[in-house]
Amino acid sequence: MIGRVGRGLAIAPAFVVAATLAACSAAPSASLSPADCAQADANGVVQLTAANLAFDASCISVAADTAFSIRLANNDSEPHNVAIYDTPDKVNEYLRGDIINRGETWDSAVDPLLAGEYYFLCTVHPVMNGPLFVESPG
Ligand SMILES: [Cu+2]
Repeated sequence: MIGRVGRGLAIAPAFVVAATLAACSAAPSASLSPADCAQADANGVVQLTAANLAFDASCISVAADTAFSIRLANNDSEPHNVAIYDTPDKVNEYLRGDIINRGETWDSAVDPLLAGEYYFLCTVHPVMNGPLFVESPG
């Protein structure tokens, strides 16, 4: 009886190792690169469109210490806006746009931001969100 228990314990560590390896082999979630984000055009305007309860960009990338503006176009039956915070906890607010309806467009200037990663979302539908990368020139 004692011998069988001992053999069982010896097997356990091998099982733990196998489970750990399986976890590590899981596909990582897709990471966002600033190059894939909505960016300011030559006039410093970042274009965003809302449709089907989603923004057409999963992230925004702008230059640090540089004023820019966001132009939100609503092509959805739902009302939307865009707001910028430092984190999803919304401690510091940098922009809170007007809520607009289908067919409306809303522009707002954003003061220059220090380099770092911020957070944008629609305050009506917080599931519509993404990172705002503010990058110093390379
Ligand atoms: Cu919304």
